[in-house]
Amino acid sequence: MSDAVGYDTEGRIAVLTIDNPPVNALGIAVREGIVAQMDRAAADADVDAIVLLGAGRTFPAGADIREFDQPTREPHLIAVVDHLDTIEKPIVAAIHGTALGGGLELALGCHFRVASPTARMGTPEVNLGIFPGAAGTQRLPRVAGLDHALELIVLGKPIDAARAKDYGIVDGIIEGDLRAGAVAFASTVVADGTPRKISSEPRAGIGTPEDHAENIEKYRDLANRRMRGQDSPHQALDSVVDGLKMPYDEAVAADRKRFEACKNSDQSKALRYAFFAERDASKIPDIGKEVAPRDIASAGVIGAGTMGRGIVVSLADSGFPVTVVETSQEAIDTGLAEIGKTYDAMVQRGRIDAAEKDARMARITGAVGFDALADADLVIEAAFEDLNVKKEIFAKLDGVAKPGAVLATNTSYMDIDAIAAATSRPGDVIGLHYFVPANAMRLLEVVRPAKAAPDAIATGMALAKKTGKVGVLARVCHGFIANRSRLPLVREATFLVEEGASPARIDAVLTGLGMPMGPLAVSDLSGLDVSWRMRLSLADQHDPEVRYMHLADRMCELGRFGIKAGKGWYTYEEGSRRPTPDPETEAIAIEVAKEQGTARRDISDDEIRERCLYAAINEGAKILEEGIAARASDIDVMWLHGFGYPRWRGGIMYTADEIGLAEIHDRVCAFHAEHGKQWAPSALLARLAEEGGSFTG
Ligand code: 3H9
Repeated sequence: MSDAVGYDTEGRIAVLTIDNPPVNALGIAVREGIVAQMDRAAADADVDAIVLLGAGRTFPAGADIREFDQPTREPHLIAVVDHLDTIEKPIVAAIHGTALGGGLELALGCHFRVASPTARMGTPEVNLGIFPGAAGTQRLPRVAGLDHALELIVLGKPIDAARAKDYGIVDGIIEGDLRAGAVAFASTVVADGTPRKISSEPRAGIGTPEDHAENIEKYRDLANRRMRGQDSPHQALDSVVDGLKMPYDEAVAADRKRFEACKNSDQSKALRYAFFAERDASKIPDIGKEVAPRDIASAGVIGAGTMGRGIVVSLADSGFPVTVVETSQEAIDTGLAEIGKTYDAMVQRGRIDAAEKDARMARITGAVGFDALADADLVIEAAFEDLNVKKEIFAKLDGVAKPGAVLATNTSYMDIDAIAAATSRPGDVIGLHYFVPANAMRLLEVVRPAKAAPDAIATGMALAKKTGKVGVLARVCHGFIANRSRLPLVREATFLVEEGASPARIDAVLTGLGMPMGPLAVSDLSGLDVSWRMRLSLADQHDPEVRYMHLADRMCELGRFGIKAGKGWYTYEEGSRRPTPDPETEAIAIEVAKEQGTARRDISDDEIRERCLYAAINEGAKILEEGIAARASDIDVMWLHGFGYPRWRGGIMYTADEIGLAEIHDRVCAFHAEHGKQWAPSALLARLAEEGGSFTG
C-alpha cells in the first residue's frame, strides 16, 4: 500500500494523514492511498469515524498540476470524492494551510469539515484555465448556496476560515491543536448520532437556471469584466449551470468531458506555464536556498515623490516601520499628506478600516536629511532619474547607513554598477525597480549589479515576497529586462503612426491580443515626457544608423505630454482619462513623415501586431542571450505583472514559441531589411529558429 496516506487510530477514531510534500498535491499515489485507507477504516470494527488531514504545512492544495501533461490515471479525483459518499462512517476533514481546488473538493466529499482559524480555502482552478473538475461545481452549490459557490468557482479567489464558516463550508473552527480538535469533533458526531452530510445530495438538483438567472448573469458579467478573453470562468459557470439542468450523476459525467477539453486547451497550457514560471522566478540559479537574506526590521526611502510614496505605502502595508526623507519639511508634509490620501481612498473602498489606516500611518516617519536613515536595515532611493544625482546620494548614504544595510536604487534603467561604485560598499548595493503605482503593482524587478553580495540579492527577493510582490531578477543593462524588452514595442508603435496607422488602430490591435490598454494610451497615461527626457539625456549615445523616434520628440516639443497636458497621442476632456482620437496627431505625423522621407501607406493589422510584438520578442531574445535574464520565463513573468500581458498567453517568449521561432525569425529578418538596424535579429533567435528549438521548452 502507498505510504502517501498514513493510518493510525485515536480511541475509536481513525486518523488518515496525507503526506506528500510540499503541498500534499493529490497525485496518483495520494488518490490510491485515500481510497485504500478509507476502505480500511470502513472495514475496521474498532473504528467509528474517520478524520482526514494533511501532514506538514497544509491540507491538499489541489490536484497535482504536473500530472496534467500526462495521461490521466485512475482513480480520477472525482471517483475518490464520490467514493466517500459510500463510506457509512462519518468522515471529518481537518483543514489547515490552504485547501485549494481538488483539496477543497476532497474536503467537500467528507461529511463534515473543521478548520484552523488561519486556514484558507477556495477553488482557484480558473487561474489555471480549468474549473473544479472533481465535482466541486456540483457539491459547492449544494453546500454553500449558488451565490457563494459561484463567487468561489468563477472568480477563483480563496476565502479565510471565518468566511468559510459563514458560507456553511466548514462546520467548526478549531482553536489550538487541529488533530485533537478534529478527533473530538468526530467523537461528538458519533456520540450524538449526527447523520452524515452527503454533499452530492439532493441528487436531483437544487433548482433550475431560471431560478438562479440573476446570479448567473451577475457572475457571467464579472467574468467578462475581470478576466477578459479568458475561457475558463465561463466553462466553470457552464459547469455549475449544467448542475441546475441535470441530476448530480449526469452533471458529473458532463464535467469529465468538459474538464479534459479545458485541460488540453491552449489557454490552460499557457496559464499552467505562467504558474510554474512565477515559482521558477524566485529561484536564483547560482544563489541557493542556503544563502539567507539579511534581516530587515526597518526601512528608509529617499524621496517622497509619486514613486517614493508608493514604495513607502508598500512597506508600511507589509508591517515595516519606514522613514521617508526629503530635502525640506514642506516636501515631507506634502508627501505624508498624499500618503494619507492613499489610505483614505483604501478606507473609502472598504479595503481597510480607519484603525488600520492609523496603524499603517503610525509606521511612517518623515524626516529632513539623511541622518534619519542611520538605523535602517534597507534604504531605497527613489530620487530623480539623473545618474550624477544618484551617485551623489549614494556617496552621502555611504557615510550614514549602518554596516550591512542594503542600499537599493529604484532607477528604471540606469547603470547601477556606476551607482554602486560611488560607495565604499558595492556589495550592499542592489536595484529595486518598482512599477507605478508601487504599492499596487505586483512586479518588483530586483537588479543585480556585478559586485552585489549574494545575501543582498537574496534580501531583495525576500522583500518582494514579504511585500506580496513577484520578484524577478535582472542583471544590469540599460532598462534591465522589463523596460528594455518593452521599449521596442513602443518604438514600433510610434513608427507605425509616422507611417500611416492611427493610434486608435494600433492600440486596438494590441488590446485585441488581450492587453488591457494599448501602448500609446499607456504612454499618454504615464507621460510622453518621461521617455523624451531619457532620449535627450542619452542623445550623445545615439547610433545614427538606428531609426530615431522623431515623431515622439515632436509631440513633446508641442507640449503633447499625454493626459496631464490634456493631449498626447489622443486628446482628453478636462478631468477625463478617456482617450479621444485627435486629427491633429495625424497632421503632426504627416509633417514628420515628410521631413524624414517616411512613406505613408495602408498598414494591415497583421503588420501592426508583428512589428510591435516581434520587436519585443527579438529584444527579449537578446536579453536572454546576454544573460541579463536567467530564463525566458523570467521575461514572461515581468510582462504578466508589469505590463498586463494576458496571462492566458503565457508571456511574450511563450507566445513566440507558440507561433514558432522560425516564423518569428523570418519576419524579424524581413523587418531588418526594410526598417534597418534596430531590427538586427538576435543570435539566439536565429540559432533556435535554425535548430527548431524554443525559448521556454
Ligand atoms: C485542481 O485541483 C483541479 C481539480 O479541481 C480537479 C482535478 C481532477 N501541483 O507556490 P509555492 C508546488 S488544480 C503541483 O512556492 P507557497 C510549487 O510548484 C490545482 N505542484 O508555495 C512549488 O514547487 P517548487 C488547484 C504544486 O507557500 C511548491 O509546491 N490548486 C501545486 O508560496 C511550493 O509552492 C491550485 O491552483 C500543485 N497543485 O504557496 C493551488 N501547488 O518548490 C496552486 C504548489 O518545486 N498552489 N505546487 O517550485 C498555490 O497556489 C500555492 O502553491 C500555495 C502555496 C498557496 C498552495
